[in-house]
Amino acid sequence: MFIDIPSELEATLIAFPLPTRKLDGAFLATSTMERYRTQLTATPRFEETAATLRHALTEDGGGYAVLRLGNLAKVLGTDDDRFLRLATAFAAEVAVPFSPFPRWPLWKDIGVKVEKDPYKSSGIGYNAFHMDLVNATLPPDYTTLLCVRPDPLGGGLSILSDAHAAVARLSEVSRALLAEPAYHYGTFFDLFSVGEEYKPFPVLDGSDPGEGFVRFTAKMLERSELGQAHADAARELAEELVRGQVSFMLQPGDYLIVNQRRFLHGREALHSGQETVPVSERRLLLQLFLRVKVGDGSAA
Ligand SMILES: O=C(O)CCC(=O)C(=O)O
Ligand SMILES: [Fe+2]
Repeated sequence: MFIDIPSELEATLIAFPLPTRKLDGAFLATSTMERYRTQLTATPRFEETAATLRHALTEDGGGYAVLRLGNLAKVLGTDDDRFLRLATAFAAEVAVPFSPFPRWPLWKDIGVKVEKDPYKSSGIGYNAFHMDLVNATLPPDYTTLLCVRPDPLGGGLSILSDAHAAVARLSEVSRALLAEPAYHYGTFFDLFSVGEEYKPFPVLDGSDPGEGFVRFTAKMLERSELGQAHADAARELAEELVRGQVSFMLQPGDYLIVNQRRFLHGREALHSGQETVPVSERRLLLQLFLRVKVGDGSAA
């Protein structure tokens, strides 16, 4: 689901910069959210664009969207804070922006590190289907990725898959195995506002189909010690996710927003030869997480 910004909205957004943002602990301050809202609701065609975005993320069968901020990025420059304020304001129309990493600002860089474990965030290899913060009891409701620069060598397609649709294609036996707390992945320390470490966790939490998280990362197939039967069920799910996947190349200024209760995400490998690309020209995304306000049903 790709959403363009109407040109009269773009023109107004460029002409009237938003004020700088304040944080309240790990969260974007309510005062900033309110100021952005007040300014933006007065902007032509903003409300309908925000409504289209929310609908794409929560409607039946929906769960991700790409907001095309490329023209704004071109005019303002992606390293200008005015551009980041706009992306933050669109995010705030979906849920509350926050940073689970106390040492990071709201937006976290995901660059390219050739020396890093290739399957990891900012590694160069295939980043298999996963949800972010999978081993937290309260993962972020949304994960978002703002593209500053795609891979200049042409790799790194984004991949998305409907997690509940993939689960529905599995056998009853596999679903029963995935509902057992037999899975674990990664480390957990120094995180804000994502609950406790969840270890071991069940992939399926017994919520009605289409509700709740499909708490899954295909990375655990390689990186975690799992029992044979549970690993087989997880492998089946990983295969179904690939069968149902969509893929596309994020362009400069594209803002991918993923509802983690519905879709899992990942990324194809970057093109070979990254070591020949200067660091300042390599692929760069900025990541931001969102938390649905208590009592706001729009996470589902
Ligand atoms: O590089 C990408 O496109 C995705 C990165 C990602 O999913 C992550 O860092 O969690
Ligand atoms: Fe991720």
